[in-house]
Amino acid sequence: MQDKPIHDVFDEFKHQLPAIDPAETQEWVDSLDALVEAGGPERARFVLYKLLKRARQLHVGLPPLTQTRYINTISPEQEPVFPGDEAMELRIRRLIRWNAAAMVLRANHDYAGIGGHLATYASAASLYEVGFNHFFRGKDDGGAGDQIFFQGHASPGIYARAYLEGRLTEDQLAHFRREVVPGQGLSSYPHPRLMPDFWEFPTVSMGLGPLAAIYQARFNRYLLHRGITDTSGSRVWAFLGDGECDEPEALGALHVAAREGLDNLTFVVNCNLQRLDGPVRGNGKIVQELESVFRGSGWNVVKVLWGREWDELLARDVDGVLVNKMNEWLDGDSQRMTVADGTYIREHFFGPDPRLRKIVEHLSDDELRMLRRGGHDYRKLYAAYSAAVAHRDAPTVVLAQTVKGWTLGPNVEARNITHQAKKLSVEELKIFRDRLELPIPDDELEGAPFYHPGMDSEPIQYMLERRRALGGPVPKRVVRAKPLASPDAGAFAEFPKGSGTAAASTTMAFTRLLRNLLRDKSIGKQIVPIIPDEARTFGMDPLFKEVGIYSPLGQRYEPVDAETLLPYREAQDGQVLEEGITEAGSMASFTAAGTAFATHGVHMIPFYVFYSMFGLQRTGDQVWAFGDTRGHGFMLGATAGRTTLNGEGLQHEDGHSHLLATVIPNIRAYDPAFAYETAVIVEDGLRRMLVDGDDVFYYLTLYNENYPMPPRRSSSPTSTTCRQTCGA
Ligand SMILES: Cc1ncc(C[n+]2csc(CCOP(=O)(O)OP(=O)(O)O)c2C)c(N)n1
Ligand SMILES: [Mg+2]
Repeated sequence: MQDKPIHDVFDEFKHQLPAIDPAETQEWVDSLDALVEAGGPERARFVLYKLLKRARQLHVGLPPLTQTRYINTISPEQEPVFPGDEAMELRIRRLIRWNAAAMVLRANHDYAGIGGHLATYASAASLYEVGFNHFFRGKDDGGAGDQIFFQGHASPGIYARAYLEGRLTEDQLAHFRREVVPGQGLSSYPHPRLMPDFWEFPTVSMGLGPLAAIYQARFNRYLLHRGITDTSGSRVWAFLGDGECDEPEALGALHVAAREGLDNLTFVVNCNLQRLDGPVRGNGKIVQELESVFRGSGWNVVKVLWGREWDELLARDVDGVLVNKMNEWLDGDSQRMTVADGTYIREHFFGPDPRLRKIVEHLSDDELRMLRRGGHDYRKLYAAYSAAVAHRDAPTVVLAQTVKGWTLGPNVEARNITHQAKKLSVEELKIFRDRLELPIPDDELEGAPFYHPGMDSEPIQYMLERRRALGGPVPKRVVRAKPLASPDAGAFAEFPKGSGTAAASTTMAFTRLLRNLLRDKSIGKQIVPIIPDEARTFGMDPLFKEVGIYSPLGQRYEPVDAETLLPYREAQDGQVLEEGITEAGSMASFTAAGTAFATHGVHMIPFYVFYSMFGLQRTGDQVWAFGDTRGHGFMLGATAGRTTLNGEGLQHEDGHSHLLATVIPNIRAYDPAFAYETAVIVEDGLRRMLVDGDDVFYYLTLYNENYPMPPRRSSSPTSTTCRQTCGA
């Protein structure tokens, strides 16, 4: 079949290196040919994997495969002992499952079409519960605990747990998605704007959560390296959907996390193989695709695909036919198999190959249907999370295979409509109740009542004890940062004088002001200048030398401009976040810095300076999310204006970024013409955000047009009158 000599194959294997012993090489190739011929491709694959493993043990130095077989990364013998009470944790999950579903059902029963989601949490319950009972750290010891980005549509499950813990009332649950009276209801999705004591991070605009999580983990390191606060006890967890991974923002910064060695970061992707309309990759395998992307980006990947029932079947797979089937079986087929009966599974998955049939000949059709996916097996997940937190020098992603709508019954589970399902009939509720073994009488089912077994009951005591041991409840948002002192008036002193006859722009004036503030004794250290590769444009390059550019590696090379006055200086305790060309990444850093007052109890003051055209219109959704996080900071849309950038195309005709900023409710947007106005506005913002603690943030339009800056007249607004005169 293959008469082409192998050196003609045009691929990633280079041929320009000298062959020392061609005969020996050919012998190895011949052996492989013989192996494929005699044992078939399954056998050859098996042996090649063994050789690769051996090569790794011998430190031969081959790059890792970006894709492994469709089985669990952790073999049963590598699993740690599960430290919890499995039966008790099952009872807890059942209680949460019921109340999460009841919340959505009741809301839609009372107000048809109000929305909410049943199926996302149903598929993710175990992913969260293993975290709640064994991993997520709270803040009750006065520290920051873990930062957890919950998948937005899973919020009913998180509320249901908080209800069982006694943190939310039945009345609040009954007002899910009806936040008319502040504090009475529960917001549809996570964000602290409406629930400032509960949620920390908005996630429901998909893709933004994972991006924010990466930069949160990086900012935690920044705070540690700069000696601002010890963040070494915090881990960032991001829970996301497999469909969500199609968002460019979700996967677009993976390399940042790997490059910076963020082993304080864990992603958990709920691979239920479905999104809103249907399968994520009906014709392919989303887990395999994601594995390649994450591994190729330098992440540690842990796949949790199959429940413990499969271990014994894989142990019988002497010919490799089961693994082969798992590798080749499409996601669309998996979804079909979830709704099929045992006979279908036996025919299609464990057939027609007689060697496959033999592997399950001892199992009944019912037992075939009960073969669970890994993301529903507590022990497998515990093993995966343990491996994730133990891994060093790289972030970990857990790819967990689940069923969308798991336990919700045959009309919802794995159906294409599952994401939109908001109703269950009384008959379906009966089946659901029986499956969860809850003592709710038939005649009460109609209204989908909440069910609480009492604070003294065993499961509630167990879950409370677990949370106590892990540092208190999560999610929980507390603002512990003390107000900062105002900066010394000296930082602002020069601006009211104007620039005489010398021409200057408001961008230049701001840069000068920023340098003054960085030198300020009370707040200088707290300032975080953020720039997406544009510092020289704005005249901010002196900062490189003065306060350094943050790099966890320090500076391991001699910069080309080492001998000059303004060298490019990277340092582990560098203060500037020079992000490279990523406005989305810069916005994520701005978010982590601008929320540190709540997340870590320290006020940081981000000044994010960017080309105005690449701000609101490019990353506007992140700016809105920043509003929802109640973040503090300054966004500086620099070199704005239609006058000086003509000729650069429509894209640079920025007359509207400012308008886009003004519509965000908690932004205070200013368009100063003169240097002293710029200073007055910044002074006002500092006091308002850091001293008064107002949950607002500032947007300033800055120009690059140069003209003489006039002095402030006595009738000009001062920072104290600014609020009234500027309508803010
Ligand atoms: C940016 C954005 N686009 C679209 C949506 C609407 N939306 C909400 S959930 C969903 C499907 C989610 O699928 P997946 O990420 O696989 O999560 P699952 O519910 O399956 O766990 C969509 C399209 C959204 N919330 N955000
Ligand atoms: Mg999904």
